Amino acid sequence: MGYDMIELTKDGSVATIKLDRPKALNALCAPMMAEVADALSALEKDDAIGCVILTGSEKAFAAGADIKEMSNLEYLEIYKTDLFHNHESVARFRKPIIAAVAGYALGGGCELAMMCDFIIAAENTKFGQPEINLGVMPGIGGTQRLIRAVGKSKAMDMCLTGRMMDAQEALAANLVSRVVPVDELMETVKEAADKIAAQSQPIAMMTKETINASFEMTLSQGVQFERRLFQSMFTTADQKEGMAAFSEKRKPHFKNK
Ligand code: DAK
Repeated sequence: MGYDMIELTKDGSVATIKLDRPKALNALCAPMMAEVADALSALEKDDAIGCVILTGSEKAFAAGADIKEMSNLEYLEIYKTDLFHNHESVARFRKPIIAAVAGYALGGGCELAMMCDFIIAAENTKFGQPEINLGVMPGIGGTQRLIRAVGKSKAMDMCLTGRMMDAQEALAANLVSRVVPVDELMETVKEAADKIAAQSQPIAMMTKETINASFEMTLSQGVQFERRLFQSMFTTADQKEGMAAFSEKRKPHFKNK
């Protein structure tokens, strides 16, 4: 599939999906999200790829779902087509995925970034859930994922006032893991992605799966889930290689098995 609204590039074991609708500040229209879903599906099957970066432009990661596309839709149309099902492809993606965010990350843009495993933001980033200004509320997971990231008080503040949060506030609130100057964003994220991609792919995937499971389980269920997957790692060649490399004082060479 050729892409019109995203750019897909690969460098070593890292793939980058760049949202590319600059005239609409990367508003997340349905065709763009179909392309994102298609690219992720291919990358999940691609054994050469160990980590994915999702990014936009310096001005906008994404300014939200496409307001013009959805303004005249009726309930049954949205219900029957499950309008935003392709957005969830990011949350369903099983390999590590990092959001490299600069500029506006509003509404669906903020929600998309939160579906990634972690967010590295540029200093000029503005996060927000401004849907209330449009007479709706977040509809792609924002009310649920924002509260888990920043807690009730700030999630309520953001969703009820519709105000924007700058990168430093997002860092203090734990919405993002790091903030860097705009011109260092992609280099910083690529460095992190390279490190992740150099690990054992199945072990990184299981680690991601286990951390995400904590949102769905009690503490004792989560610890049990962790224990079982941890034990299962001793069936892998990569566990043997990683521990042998430590003893032999050399770098491990993981084979993803
Ligand atoms: N959708 C469509 N077009 C957008 C857009 C968006 N979200 N954001 C910006 N654009 C377009 C503008 O219309 C403009 O296009 P032209 O007029 O030039 O054709 C172009 O991008 C440049 O935007 P501005 O001229 O406004 O640029 P400024 O620098 O002055 O302002 C801004 C930048 C980001 C502050 C402003 O564009 C803005 O406020 N944008 C809207 C932000 C927003 O409200 N985002 C939340 C969208 S709602 C659901 C139902 C609903 C939803 C979810 C689920 N279900 C049924 C399940 C809603 C989700 C949302 O994300």
